[in-house]
Amino acid sequence: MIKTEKSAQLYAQARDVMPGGVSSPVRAFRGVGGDPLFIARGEGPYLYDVDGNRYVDYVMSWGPLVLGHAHPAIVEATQQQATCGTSYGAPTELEIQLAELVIELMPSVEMVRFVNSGTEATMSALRLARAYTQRNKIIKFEGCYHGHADMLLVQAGSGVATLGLPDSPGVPPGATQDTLTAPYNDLEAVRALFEQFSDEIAAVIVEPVAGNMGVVPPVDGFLPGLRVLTEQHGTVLIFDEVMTGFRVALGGAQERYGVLPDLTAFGKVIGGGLPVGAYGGQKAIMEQVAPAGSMYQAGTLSGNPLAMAAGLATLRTITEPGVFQRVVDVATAVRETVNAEAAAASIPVQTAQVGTMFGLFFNDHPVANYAEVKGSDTDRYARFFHAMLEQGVYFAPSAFEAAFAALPHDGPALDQTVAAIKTVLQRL
Ligand code: KE4
Repeated sequence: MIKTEKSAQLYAQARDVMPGGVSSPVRAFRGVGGDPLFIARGEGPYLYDVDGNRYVDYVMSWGPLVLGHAHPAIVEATQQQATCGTSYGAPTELEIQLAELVIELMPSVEMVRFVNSGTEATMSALRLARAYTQRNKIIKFEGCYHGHADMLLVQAGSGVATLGLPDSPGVPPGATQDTLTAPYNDLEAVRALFEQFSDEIAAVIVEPVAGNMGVVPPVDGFLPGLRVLTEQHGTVLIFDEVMTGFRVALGGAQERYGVLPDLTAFGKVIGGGLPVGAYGGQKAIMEQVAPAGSMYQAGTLSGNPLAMAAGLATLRTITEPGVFQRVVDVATAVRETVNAEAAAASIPVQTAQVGTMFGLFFNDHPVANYAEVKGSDTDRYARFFHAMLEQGVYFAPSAFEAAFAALPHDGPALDQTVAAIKTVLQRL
């Protein structure tokens, strides 16, 4: 058993002063049972908790840390910038440099606006799509998560043409009445929505590789089909690449699958662990954003120099020759070990990997949408999670999240991971 006295003491204190004792719900371990571990520091592939336990970390702050914890390039860049101040509320060259790098890497992006989170990025991109098309309805997919803006917190559609019903207290019906949902990977359902609401649909927003129901890749034809349908109807196609950006390929899913959206939302990796989000796309659309245009969106700390410095250091390092492939190779090694050891133990498992992100379901059927994902054995995942923790390996404390490889995993940390998977799956 892992020593967790200090974590337990901090958790009790935290619950007194923060809802659930955490700053974001998934961190509370509700999905796997048990109590969250309080972290003292991160270093390379490792997290160290306040009781001194060390874990190989595959959460990596839910995706941002493609270079692992405290990478020297990021530490140096942020320390250097901090000596020049942390925020000016005025334009800087750093924003231009990061915007130019994102534009260089992302095939569809001609102009960028920085914000402070993925939620802000998707919320703003949707407002922009509504402003640009002068339409109200949006389509999202069941099992996809785009942050917590009211219009996106809708119940999974019961039937194709259901207008959105709020999925959280506090979200008024008016906020979701224009949000339509369809099953992920179901082009026919989207086609039916266009037939019913064609010239009312401002945007289709999609995770081009779903990573918030576990990892569910797009089936062949799904993304190109969305591109054709949205073009036919004058609808803005938004790729939510908050998770997939710079992770499924250096140029995101839009490079990997060769489908160019009209707008893209970014987060996570783009800030290297500091709070950065962004949305970008065609100039003709982006120039509707204030003050160039009239669609309003603003932010005190948007383009913050400290965060820009961390993002620049991250993208400049991950784009050095051979670096990205090394991270992909880690994800491949872990996925292949899970497949081999699950087969040896006759445990039904489905794994998915796209670039440096990967996932696993304890399920004897392939999964292509949220309904199928929900048939997975979440109790077995919870046992897997805790057994791996005992082996010093930290996966997501939820069956419906992704795992993230990082540059410093390759080496002893990967060896420890492989050994842990062999041990755990033999007796799960
Ligand atoms: P943030 O507002 O959390 O920065 O980004 C929201 C968001 C938008 N789009 C996608 C595809 C995302 O994955 C996210 C956030 N992802 C979750 C992990 N599943 C963040 C972890 C959390 O909520 O604590």
